[in-house]
Amino acid sequence: MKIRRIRNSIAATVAITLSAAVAPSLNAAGDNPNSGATTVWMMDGPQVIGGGQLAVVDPGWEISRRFTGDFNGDGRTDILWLMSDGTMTIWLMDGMQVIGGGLVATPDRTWWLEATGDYNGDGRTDLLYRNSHGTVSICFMNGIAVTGEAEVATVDLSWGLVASDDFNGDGRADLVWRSASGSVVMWMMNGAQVQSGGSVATLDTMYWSVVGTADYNGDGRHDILWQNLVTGSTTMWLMDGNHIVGGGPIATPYNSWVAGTGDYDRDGRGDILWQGPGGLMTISFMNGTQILSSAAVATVDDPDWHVVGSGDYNGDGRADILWRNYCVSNC
Ligand SMILES: [Ca+2]
Ligand SMILES: [Ca+2]
Ligand SMILES: [Ca+2]
Ligand SMILES: [Ca+2]
Repeated sequence: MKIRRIRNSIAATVAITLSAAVAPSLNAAGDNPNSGATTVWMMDGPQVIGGGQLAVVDPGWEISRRFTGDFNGDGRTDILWLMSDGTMTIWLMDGMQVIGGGLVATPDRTWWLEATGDYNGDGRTDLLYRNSHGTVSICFMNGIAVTGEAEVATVDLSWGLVASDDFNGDGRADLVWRSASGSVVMWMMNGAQVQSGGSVATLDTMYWSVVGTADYNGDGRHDILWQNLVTGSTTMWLMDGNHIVGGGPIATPYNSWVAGTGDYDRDGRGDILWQGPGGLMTISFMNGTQILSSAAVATVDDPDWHVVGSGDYNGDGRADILWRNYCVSNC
């Protein structure tokens, strides 16, 4: 893979100009109808205990729930910005402060970012790319520096990469593939080496989409949360490597969609953030498939605001909520 040289840093400075943080409020999102505005809520269970507006960044820069991680290994989740041409900027975060980061050297345009995860287990999240031939390659990261790169394999493009997390509890992120016919296969990774793997299951419909991975039962292995994009039904797979060792349907709140997942109350188990009718945000605190309790967080009824991340930006062990305004009209 040819890594593209970093162009001059003008684009990065656009993204890195911060406006002053505003006082957090439950209406912070709605009070700030600027396209490109980015707001974080620091959470303690269902309570918003801090946060506010981070910055207004050109909407051409996008944040995706799929692409997140701790790129410098300081225990705080960072923010990955991507433009449609593959240009990437990472903000290294400490709560509301951007403490470093900038433009990341990225491959030429025949490669696209497919996943993020810590594939070599050094505590720093890495970048996984794929190209139009299906070739998969990993860039190992230290902050915004690419410290190495290695090719994994070439996988027919009829197979899509649908999840990347540590499913066998060895501290290294693994890969979950789905074929056009619904077969799900997992590769357990050690760096760029496929250490082991195998078939997981076959989906009964292609409407199932991975909407989160987290350790929902607290056994040290991350699990897979699926939502049916037509019916809204939600199902959890509790994983041990490529074996489904438990799980099943989740009691899905009425007409609600998974907006994020993470351990919001720091009990060692991943929880589910739902977005329901009228923009009602609720968190279900989980123990495996069992909902221990559910609580309302806030109502965000402005459809321009989207949850784009659920990382632990301040490193207090609790997942926080990252919002982005993608206002398209009457902004
Ligand atoms: Ca970090
Ligand atoms: Ca790593
Ligand atoms: Ca688990
Ligand atoms: Ca929890």
